[in-house]
Amino acid sequence: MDGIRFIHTADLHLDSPFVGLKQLPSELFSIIQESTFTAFEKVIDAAIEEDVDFIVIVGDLFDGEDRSIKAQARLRKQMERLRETGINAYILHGNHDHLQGNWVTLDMPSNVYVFGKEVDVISFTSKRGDKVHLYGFSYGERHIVNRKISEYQKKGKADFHIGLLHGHCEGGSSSHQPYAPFTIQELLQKDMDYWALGHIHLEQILHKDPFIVYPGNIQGRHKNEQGRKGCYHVSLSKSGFGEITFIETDVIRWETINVNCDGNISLSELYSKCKEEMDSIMQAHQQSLMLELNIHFQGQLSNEIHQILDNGEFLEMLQDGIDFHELFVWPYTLQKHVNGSNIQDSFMKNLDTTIEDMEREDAFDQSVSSLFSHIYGRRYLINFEEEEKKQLYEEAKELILTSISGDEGRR
Ligand SMILES: [Mn+2]
Repeated sequence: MDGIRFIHTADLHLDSPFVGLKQLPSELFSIIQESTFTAFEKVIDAAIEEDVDFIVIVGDLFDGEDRSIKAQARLRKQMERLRETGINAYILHGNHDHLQGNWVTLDMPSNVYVFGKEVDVISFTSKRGDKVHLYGFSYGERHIVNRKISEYQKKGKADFHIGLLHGHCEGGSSSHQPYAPFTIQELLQKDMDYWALGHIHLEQILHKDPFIVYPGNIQGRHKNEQGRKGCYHVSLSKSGFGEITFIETDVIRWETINVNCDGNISLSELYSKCKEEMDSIMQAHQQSLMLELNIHFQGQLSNEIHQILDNGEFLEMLQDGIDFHELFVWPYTLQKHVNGSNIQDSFMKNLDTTIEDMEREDAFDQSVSSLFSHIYGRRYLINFEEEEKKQLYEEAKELILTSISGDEGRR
């Protein structure tokens, strides 16, 4: 076909530290630690296999503003692979890898073009002679909250005009920071042939004809980044026809399943049932998985099963003997739901007894004692009234409850 083909990717978050997962078996942890790099390699594999004209990487290449040398070296290696096959890369940096961070710069090969902090246009001519104008900017600092979209302007004559923007689409439901905000209407007014977005980690096609696309990140990094992850292969023809195809690149996928059981199930039946469900979701995805299991029991559950679920033994049984050399499913957590109640109830009970114990043993005075003996503090502090103590316990409880529910995690 006539026209151009390219890969649209964003939010690589290379060298994400995965600090919260350190307690995993070391073999699994190293697969996860490598996962952002492995996923990126797959993006480049796809670019080479599909013999695209170029690739665009729309921000957050690196997870940390102080881009590690390791991450830069791994990026450069992939850029070299592209250079050898004559593919250019057009890159901009986002809020995570903004230009103000401190890092030792590793030079990139000559096929790599990086946008500066002002909106600019870079032109490219494909092997078939199609002229492309690419528009974009890199984050000069972490917090870009103004409407950078107003600075985008189509310039000159080209066969294709492509906007690259790392930012937040207003009106969508997202917990991402509202950086460089814009509306779909604003993008459409710019009359581009394609909008390559970045920042939101969930893949989304916001508009067709012209396409406005968030490809999402290339590898899920925690339980709030569930589902397939990858990049888009984009074809645009001069007649205005556009086509995009999702390419999966993730190494491990985060998923949740529900397992429904009768309350009087035996332990070995429960074990086989869970194993079967784990296997069937793996077959369905053809992908290694980090899995959250929600087990729902209908009717009264035996004490034995209650116990083995509560003390973590059952989860360990499911984790036992998993071979990380082939496709695998790692159940990282398990929730028990009995007749509508769940594990949270037993946690709440625990929390209440802990507070009661503390009140009885006067643990309050002990825990604030260092404050009262502090050289400056003691001058200003007066002893807490019983009422105030009660209130502080309540506030502590609130704090615990909000931090165990709904935390969206790092983005
Ligand atoms: Mn990001």
